[in-house]
Order: sequence, then structure tokens, then C-alpha cells
Amino acid sequence: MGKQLIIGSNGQVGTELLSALRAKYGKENIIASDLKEPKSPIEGPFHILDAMDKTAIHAIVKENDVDTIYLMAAMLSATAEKMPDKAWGLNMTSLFITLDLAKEGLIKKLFWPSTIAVFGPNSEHVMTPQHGILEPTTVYGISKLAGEQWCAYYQRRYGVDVRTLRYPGLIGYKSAPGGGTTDYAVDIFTKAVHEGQFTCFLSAERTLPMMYMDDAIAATLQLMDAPKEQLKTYVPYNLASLSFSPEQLAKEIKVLIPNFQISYEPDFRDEIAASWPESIDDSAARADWNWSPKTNLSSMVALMLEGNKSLSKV
Ligand code: AKB
Repeated sequence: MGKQLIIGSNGQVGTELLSALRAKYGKENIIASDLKEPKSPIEGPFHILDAMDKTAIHAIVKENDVDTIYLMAAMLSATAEKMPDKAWGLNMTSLFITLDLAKEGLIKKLFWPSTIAVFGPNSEHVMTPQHGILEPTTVYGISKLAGEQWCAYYQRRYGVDVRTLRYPGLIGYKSAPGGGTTDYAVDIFTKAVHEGQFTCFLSAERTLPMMYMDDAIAATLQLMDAPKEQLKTYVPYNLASLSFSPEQLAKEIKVLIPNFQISYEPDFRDEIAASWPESIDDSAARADWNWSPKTNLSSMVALMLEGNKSLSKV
């Protein structure tokens, strides 16, 4: 078995994916890489790597006998709106470099995350289907939809094994999110634990699909392990777990922190969120590779509060 490379291993998902893959396959077999050194030192191989540097990616793949890449580097929805050209450049260039590596037979498998941001205001908002209307209004959503189409093209035309999940908003305490519209659902826990109050940049009733990080990582590993013949639905798969508004989340937090206060100052991110689904139909993932999430809203809230408290003791 060849080694596996994570591009963007310092990010919100990359950090937790790295731990999970190293626990499963051994730290020497998983190569971490990112633009900068990780904030706290990690054991095992790490390379400084720009996701748009084709030559450097090729060198790491060849020198380390890499056969699988997880391309986790991307510019997310809120940041991408502030620099659309840079977002397009990063999100697409890095994808083409890795798709071409697979096309040339230099790697065997690629994971590339997509998102609920591929949907738009004309999509069905409740239990949004896999193959519904796809008319994103953000540059992030446009880049991810184009990427999905390119993945499908490389799979059809060149037989590339590329696997893709449409992640909902992801919630974990071990790594910080950066530049997304769903980030409020992570930040709220840090503020609840340390300050007892939170000002939300989405409006109270803005419901979005969300997922606890452990479920997202489990889904990623499960999809990558699934035999190719089982993946009948083609790339990408809708993925669902929780669905709640800031108001509903705050109510759950108050069960454990009764004095917690939330206020609302919606900004441009509320408009982005309004264009996205409220809940997702992931029946294809459930049927094709047995997907099912484990964490419900109350257990996610308890885990997030405990996790944030334990971090502040370190
Ligand atoms: C974002 O908010 O941009 C991301 C996403 C939903 O893909 N978390």
C-alpha cells in the first residue's frame, strides 16, 4: 500500500482527518502538508506545501510513493466573497493538479470535498435532493459545482477514482474553522464557555444543515474505503446529519449553561446562508455505502461544551 497525502492538514477538517488517518494507518504512512507549520507541533512527516504548486506536489508524491491524496485546501464561502478571483484560482488550480496526477496514473485515489454551497436559492430548501437544481450564488459554490463537474468528467473520460462528499457545516472543537458561513456554530461554543454570551452573524431563524466533526471524518473514511462498484450514485454524495437554526442551538446550550445569552447582528453571511438548503436528503449515501451519522443535537452540544472546557484547562 502506498502512502496518503493530506494537502491542507492544518485546516478545520484536515487537522482531524490527519489524526484519524494516522490512528488507522500509522503516522509514517500519512504525510501532512500545508502552507505553514502547524500551530502546535505534530509527530510524523510534514511538508510545507502550496496547494497550487504543481512541481512541489509532484515531487512529494514521487519521493514518498503516495497513492492517495486528500485535497482539503480551499477558500470557503465568506472569505471567497471578499476575493473571488483568488478563491477561484486556489479552488480550481489545486483540483486540476491532483486530478491530472490521477489521470497520469501517479496516484490511485483522490478525495475532494464539496459542499452544500453548490445549491442556491432556486434549489429545494428542505430535504434537498442529490440531483436537484444547482444554481449557486457564491463564488465558493460556483467553484465547488464546477469542481464536481470536472471530477465527474475525469472519472467518465479517464477512469479517475475521485470521491466527493457535499459536507454540511462542520462542528468540532479540536481545530478552528476559517472563513465559512457556518463558522458561527463552532464559535458559539467557545464564547458560551468563556464569556457566557455570543453575538451571531446569522439571523435567529436561519436553519442550515450541520454535522459533528467525528461523523464527517467517519463518512470520509467510509467513502474512501467503499469498493468502487458500490458507488452507484457517481460523484458527489449528499451528506446529512443535523439541521438547526442559531436560536435552536442557543436553546440547547442553555440546557447546560442556563445563563447563556445570544444576540443577533446578521451581516452578509446571512444572505449566503439564506441561499443554502435547510436540510439535505442523503439517501443515496445511506443506500450505496451504508452511511448513517451517530451524533444528535444534544450530544453534539454536550461534546462541544466539554471539549472547549478541556482545551482551556490545557
Ligand atoms: C462554509 O460555510 O463556507 C463551509 C461550507 C458549508 O462548505 N463550512
